[in-house]
Amino acid sequence: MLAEPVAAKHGLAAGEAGRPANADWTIDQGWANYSAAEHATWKTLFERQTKLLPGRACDEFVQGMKDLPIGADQIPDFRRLSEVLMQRTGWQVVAVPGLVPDDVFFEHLANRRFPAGHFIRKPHELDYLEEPDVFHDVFGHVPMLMNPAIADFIQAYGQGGLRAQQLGCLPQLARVYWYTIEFGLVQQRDGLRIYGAGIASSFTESVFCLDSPSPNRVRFDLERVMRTHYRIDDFQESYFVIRDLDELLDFTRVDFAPLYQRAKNARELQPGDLLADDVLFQRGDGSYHRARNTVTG
Ligand code: HBI
Ligand code: FE
Repeated sequence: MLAEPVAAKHGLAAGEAGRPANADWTIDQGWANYSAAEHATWKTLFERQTKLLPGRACDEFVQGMKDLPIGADQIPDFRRLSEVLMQRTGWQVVAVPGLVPDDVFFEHLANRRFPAGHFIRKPHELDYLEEPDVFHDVFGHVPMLMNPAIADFIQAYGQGGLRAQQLGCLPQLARVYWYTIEFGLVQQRDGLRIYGAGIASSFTESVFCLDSPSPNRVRFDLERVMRTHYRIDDFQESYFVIRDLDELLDFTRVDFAPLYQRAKNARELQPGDLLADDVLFQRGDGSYHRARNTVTG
């Protein structure tokens, strides 16, 4: 077992869990069926992460968490989350067995339904995630869905996903999701903060992404990110920084088709590559990945 990995198999290389229960892969969360041990795993994860996030997670994450029925003692009930979310941004949380096929995922997002894994990781794999579980999906993603800009951006991603599939540009679009919704950083008054769910739900990466001298921290640029491979099995080598969450709204108004074409015609970039015109918050020294010599996703 790897010590630090985060959202392994959570990207395009992902397999898919189980069989569809319904055509849209949704199942009942079965909230009453969680065992005391499963609620205890949630509590362990919740408490250590909640200690870490003040001063690291963006203000909107912290506020979203406060306004939702999410606490340490129990795995949240998706119906109660959906009641609050629906009022705020028109989103719902629906239960799925794990990763679902891309088109099913996009269809849900396009309709403001967030598919969340209903299972929770085992106590011996607290830092290792084969597929998105209820802690990643609910703790990491749902607080951000309380924010109107994130809410619209993820819906647009769902709509754009169906189109990107037809255009043969899904890898380019998936990289945008990865480097924003999963592993994005945002500028705030006092420095960089986390808004990506893959980071916010990871004990080790929420420290690494801000404190380590190793990774690059680069000003976000759509076309640049579309060209950039990512790591699915380890910390990112580069994090991309948006100005504020409303910058994501600008992207919902842009036609991605010409950007896809330019990105595909340009040289593909490895996760740690830097370009002469990158705007850097920090040039990483690469020490972490050099020592580990891990494989590129
Ligand atoms: N399914 N449940 C779930 N969660 C995801 O984040 C997810 C998925 N299926 C496909 C997928 N992500 C990605 O490969 C797409 O965003 C491209
Ligand atoms: Fe995720």
